[in-house]
Amino acid sequence: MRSKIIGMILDNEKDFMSGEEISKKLGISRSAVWKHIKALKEEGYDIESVNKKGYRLKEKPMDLLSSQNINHELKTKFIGKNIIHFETIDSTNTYSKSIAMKEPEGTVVISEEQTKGRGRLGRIWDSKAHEGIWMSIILKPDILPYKSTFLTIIAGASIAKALNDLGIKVGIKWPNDIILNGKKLCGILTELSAEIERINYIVLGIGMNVKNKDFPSDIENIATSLYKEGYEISRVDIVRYILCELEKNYIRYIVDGDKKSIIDIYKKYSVVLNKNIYIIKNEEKELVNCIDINLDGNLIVKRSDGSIDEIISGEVSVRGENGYV
Ligand code: BTX
Repeated sequence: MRSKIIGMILDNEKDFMSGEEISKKLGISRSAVWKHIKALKEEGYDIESVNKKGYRLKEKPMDLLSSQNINHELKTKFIGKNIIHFETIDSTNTYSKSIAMKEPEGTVVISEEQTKGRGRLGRIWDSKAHEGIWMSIILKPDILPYKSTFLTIIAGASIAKALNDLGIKVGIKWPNDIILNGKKLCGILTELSAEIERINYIVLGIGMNVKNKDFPSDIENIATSLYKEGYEISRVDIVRYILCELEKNYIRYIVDGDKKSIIDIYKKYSVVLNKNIYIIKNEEKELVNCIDINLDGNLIVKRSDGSIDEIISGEVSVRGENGYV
């Protein structure tokens, strides 16, 4: 109901909408309308109430990642139809895992702040209040568990495509870092719960730095934000674009079994393809040339002795010839 009310006020732009009009359209009492408006104000909507005129938004809704804001004009079929928004939480991935069995596929958990944001392999993900997009998407694909590794590729391709469509020239550092001007803008953490032959759920966690002016000293040389690179784009728009691309590519893979068009997107934005890169395993570092990315998302590299090898993610990490990428 609350999202319908904010939707009506949003559609009405700068004009007032009377309490009576809203109550008639939605079939609820005037006092119920008033209660919803009060709750929306508490959530952060700058709604002006004027006697005998009604309600209107004083400012275009601030960049709050609420369900109402994201859902308004979200053109997906199921991803993001159910959005759970927090002001603060330990980790959206941890929370998603606790509710995944009972919530529908496509549920998005998003928070303004994470107090225990997680990276891969137990690493920490810095997630300050209102500075970024910290969200998790619950998916329940009917595929064999081993095929789920491709979802990280889908996420990387979808995020890169969405941001480039918004005019932000990001690239993908294999397998799953989203890079802007040589630094890490966004990370992806995919977590799986499965039985031998069946997936219970997958939680796809996405962390993107948007408004950060600075970073903790241990990551200031490798991390960046849209703000630091000169972009001012609403977090709500970015989330909508990402969810749309993600759904498109997810359906391509799960329903149509089409990996090729996803890998084509991935290759288009790859920052390692056709480059000399270091592959690093344990303490050993080897300079190779990345000649292709195959349909599984693995790197095909040419060694200095001319031999060709396939590199699987998780086995090694990669670095650019002259730095992080
Ligand atoms: P990762 O293991 O690739 O990256 C973690 C590493 O990146 C850290 O060790 C640190 O060096 C660096 N780092 C930490 N915070 C940031 C940051 N804000 N920006 C750039 N670099 C950073 C990547 O793991 C996966 C991150 C997923 C985060 C999302 S947020 C929503 C969801 N919930 C949750 O707890 N995690 C995911």
